[in-house]
Amino acid sequence: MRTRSGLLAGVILAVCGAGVAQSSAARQVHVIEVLADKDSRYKIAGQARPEITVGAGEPILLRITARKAKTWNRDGSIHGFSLLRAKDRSKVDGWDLLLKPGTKEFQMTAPQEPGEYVVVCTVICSEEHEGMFLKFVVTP
Ligand SMILES: [Cu+2]
Repeated sequence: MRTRSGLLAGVILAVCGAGVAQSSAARQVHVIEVLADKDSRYKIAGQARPEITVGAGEPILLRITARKAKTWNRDGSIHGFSLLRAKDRSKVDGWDLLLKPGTKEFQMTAPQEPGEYVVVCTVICSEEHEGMFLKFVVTP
């Protein structure tokens, strides 16, 4: 009797454990595709005024395609992708990306602090460089 109920408890635990494992595996990473274009603008398909919205602390796969504008860095970087807090323009750790021509994926984690942020280009890519930014919102 004792053995049997112990076995039953074991089976229930195993089933619950499997359920948890399955749901975390099924949880999808937020994929965001951005074009850092040759006219010194960030673009997102389907958005006239591109904006990124993510959940606090959420895992993100950033897939960025960069196209060369007029000028670039000596190291071959043609655009940057740096995340700043909108309130004081301070940099967010780990979000200072430099882009080479072509498409690259970056595994990122959204900031833990909800609020408004801005993505800016850190490479002087043309006379339009100062206009190369993107609104980035972190929701709770
Ligand atoms: Cu740029």
